Amino acid sequence: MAEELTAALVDFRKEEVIEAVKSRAERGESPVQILAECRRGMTIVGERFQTGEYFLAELMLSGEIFKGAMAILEPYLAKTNPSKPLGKVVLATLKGDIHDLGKDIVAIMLKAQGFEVYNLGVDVSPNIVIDKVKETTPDFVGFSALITTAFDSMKQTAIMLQEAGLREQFKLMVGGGVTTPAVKEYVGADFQTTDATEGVAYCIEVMKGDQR
Ligand code: B12
Repeated sequence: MAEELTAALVDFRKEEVIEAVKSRAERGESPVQILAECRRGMTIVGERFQTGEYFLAELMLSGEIFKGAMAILEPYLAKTNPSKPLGKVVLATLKGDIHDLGKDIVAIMLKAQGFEVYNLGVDVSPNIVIDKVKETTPDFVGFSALITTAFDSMKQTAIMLQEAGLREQFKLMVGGGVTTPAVKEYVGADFQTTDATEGVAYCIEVMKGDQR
């Protein structure tokens, strides 16, 4: 079953993907698991793009199908919503990078856990991040990157946050398919992951005081 959903996405069988996601979510299957199967499909699409089997049009198509799946899963992911926010998070994909599917999943999952999320979008310049941090005094700032050239944007933004005297006020997270522990070191972040669930767990632990 898992392979079927992944394969349907890789072959761009949109209706099949949407139908499978819908019926499995309605049957009570874990939305996180369903999302993971879709993401596996995106990884395979990426590999085929890299080897020249797929082109940009196929990347775009996969993105659209993934967005459709996300829209169905969002209400299942966003079940809890306590009245008092657990903490505040600013999220952004930085200058030069327009991938947003992963970042938006993190936003949905954080909101579901009761965090207040300021999602700044894609291709975001450092000054916009700095202004939002000043305005909202978040507990976390999260950068999402899917292309390696965005690492410099992440580092540059982190430096500018430091220079503005803001860096000590929050934990800095980096995430996205191309990030690694080495990227965390390069950027000077506190946490790195390629898994939204781990990112949310980290935020909850920090707010509980386990990692401050
Ligand atoms: C879909 C896609 C696109 C779509 C994006 C649509 C959109 N709205 O996002 C479009 C068509 C626009 C696109 C464009 C390009 N793409 Co593209 N794309 C992809 C693809 C296939 C899937 C990415 C994706 O959404 N994955 C699914 C999500 C859910 O996974 P994720 O982002 O990793 O997120 C998860 C975690 O990492 C985590 N997470 C993510 N962010 C964060 C942040 C925080 C704080 C935390 C805690 C967690 C977290 O949570 C998520 C859920 O667990 C990848 C292939 C791949 N292997 O990823 C290539 C890929 C990323 N693209 C690539 C390239 C090269 C490009 C282009 C340059 C192509 C071109 N020639 O124009 C352009 C870039 C334009 C730009 N300036 O950004 C390369 C990057 C290579 C590299 N090493 O830099 C990849 C890897 C493909 C490849 N193998 O070559 N792309």
